[in-house]
Amino acid sequence: MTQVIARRSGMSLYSDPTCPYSHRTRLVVAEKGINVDIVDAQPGHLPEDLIDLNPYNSMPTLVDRDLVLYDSRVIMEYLDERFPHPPLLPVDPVSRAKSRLVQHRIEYDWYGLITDLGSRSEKRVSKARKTLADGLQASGEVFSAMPFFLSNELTMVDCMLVPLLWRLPVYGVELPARSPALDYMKRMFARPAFQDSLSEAEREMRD
Ligand SMILES: N[C@@H](CCC(=O)N[C@@H](CS)C(=O)NCC(=O)O)C(=O)O
Repeated sequence: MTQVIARRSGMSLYSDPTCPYSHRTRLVVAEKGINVDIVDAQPGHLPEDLIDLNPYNSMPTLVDRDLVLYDSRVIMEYLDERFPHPPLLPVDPVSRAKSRLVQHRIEYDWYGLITDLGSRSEKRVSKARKTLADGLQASGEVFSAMPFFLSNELTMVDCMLVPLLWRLPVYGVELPARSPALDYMKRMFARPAFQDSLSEAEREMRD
């Protein structure tokens, strides 16, 4: 099993083509121009040799020679440290901590709604839709104050946020026509790296 992995020359990212967690790792890959073999896979169907190495059998999973990483945020941080340019975290400790706190809030407050957005209970779905729409509206000023989310440069926060925003039509979340989040989305979706990060299935989400 280990032998199969050791033979791999470059990095492989096992990615679910519709999953926002996979998408955010693909976005980091694209923004940094990293040469990674993106392997489309379905959760629960990791290659045999990886199953023991990722006990959750989840996507995304990154293989870099004998290193196997899972959990998208662990993968994103590893890629940022291994390929430092352009950096996706600020330099000073206070700003880094603040950026991580924003990431935590996005994960907890917004990614945390994904299960309910796909629920069979209409009540749960509509509550989650409203929570997400209201949250994005309430962050209006933050979306318009700076070119990126709370930053003059692209950061990890944008890489987390944009895959979720790309899926708003899939989640049935509509924002008011003048929402500042819409301008932010337009800017981010137009980035060549973002376009490169999209799988076929993701491209179709907004056709
Ligand atoms: N916390 C994980 C969540 C990833 C996740 O939920 N992936 C889904 C696909 S969207 C998956 O692989 N689910 C199957 C499983 O966890 O067994 C991460 O950030 O990587």
